[in-house]
Amino acid sequence: MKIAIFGGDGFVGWPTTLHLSDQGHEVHVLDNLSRRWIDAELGVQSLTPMDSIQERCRIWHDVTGRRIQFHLLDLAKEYERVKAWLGDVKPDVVIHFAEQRAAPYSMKTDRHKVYTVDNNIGATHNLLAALVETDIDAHVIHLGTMGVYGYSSVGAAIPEGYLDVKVQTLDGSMADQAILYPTKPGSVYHMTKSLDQILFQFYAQNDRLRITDLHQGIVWGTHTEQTRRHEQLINRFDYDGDYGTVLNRFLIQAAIGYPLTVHGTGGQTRAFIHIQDSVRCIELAMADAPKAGDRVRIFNQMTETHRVRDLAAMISRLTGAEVLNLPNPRKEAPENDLIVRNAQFLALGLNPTTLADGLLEEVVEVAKKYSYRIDRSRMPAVSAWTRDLADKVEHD
Ligand code: USQ
Repeated sequence: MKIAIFGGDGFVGWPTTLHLSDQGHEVHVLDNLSRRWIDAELGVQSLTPMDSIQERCRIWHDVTGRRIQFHLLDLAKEYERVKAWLGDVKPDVVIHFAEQRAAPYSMKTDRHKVYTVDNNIGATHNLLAALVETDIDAHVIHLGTMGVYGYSSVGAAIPEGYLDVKVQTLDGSMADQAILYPTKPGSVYHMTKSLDQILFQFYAQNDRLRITDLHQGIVWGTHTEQTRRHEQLINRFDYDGDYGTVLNRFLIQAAIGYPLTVHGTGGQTRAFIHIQDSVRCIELAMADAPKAGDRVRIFNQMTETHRVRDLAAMISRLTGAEVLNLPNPRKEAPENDLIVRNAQFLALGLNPTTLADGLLEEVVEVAKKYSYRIDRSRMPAVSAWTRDLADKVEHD
């Protein structure tokens, strides 16, 4: 198949690109390289040394004989170029990763809020409008987030996107209705993914676009089967307070003797998935495309749930790292339970890689190998959700 990967230079985008190219698909990466610019803005770098996208594609060709084509294109800002490219190339599948993905970055200042909304909503809507205009019947696969649901399951499992409800009609009888699960985003970033859902719903219903939305949990790990094949194919790996995600951060902190930075009591329960499963899920979703006229297909892309303090305790046992409870810069429930359905991917053949599979040590090893690249001053999470929280974090 001919696959366009918008955002193919990012943390999930790059290993997905390699995975799908490895399977013999014709893969095109379209990216504005914004993630690299944000590194420059924040004054941080990936823990792993990352080559340019062009160099990565060259190495992949040397190693496998396969070609990945890179196109420098801004999905949110260059509508006409996007439309022309889609019209020329006519991909069978369009994978959309081209969004600003860090909640703390999206809450940093008003400018970061505006950028995140403009970029994420602009990118999604440009893609959908261009597909309609060019009359291309591509399967759109979007990387969404578990965070659209909020994190409290009121004792019931979170379903895969839709909630079956009963509503009372005017004559007093009860009617069945399936509605999008009510969103409760916890950051401007998560809010953009909630808004994306409405855009998808509209275009699936109005223009019969075929859309799959993957509600992904927190990704951990760094290597996949393909990124392991050559030192220069290595994936990016973030540790800083804005882009580093919790489990990877704890593993990196353990590797360099930095205390594990638990926000508050660490009572937050979240959904997790290993990067290898993340790319496999995209392959599975691709093979099971919705038909024109179907409602948006929504998968919960996660394999297990964990409480933050339990993860810290586990890593502390494994490595001897000290655990530090810090004031939480985020406005979020200090304690929550979370039960999530993920039956669709399991039914399609996903065989989950769990924390128990020994890959935690691999992440610590990678972190130790590149620890000389870490700037410890970039470790604290300082982007606060409100001014009050900013004061608390600052005065700690
Ligand atoms: N946390 C800590 N200590 C840290 C970092 C985070 O206790 O050093 C806590 C946070 O307060 C939060 C939880 O860990 O309660 C998760 O934080 P995170 O940064 O790992 O994850 P999050 O901000 O939710 O975002 C990440 C990705 C995002 C993706 C999302 C999936 O950056 O792109 O959509 O995970 S989910 O969380 O399921 O919505």
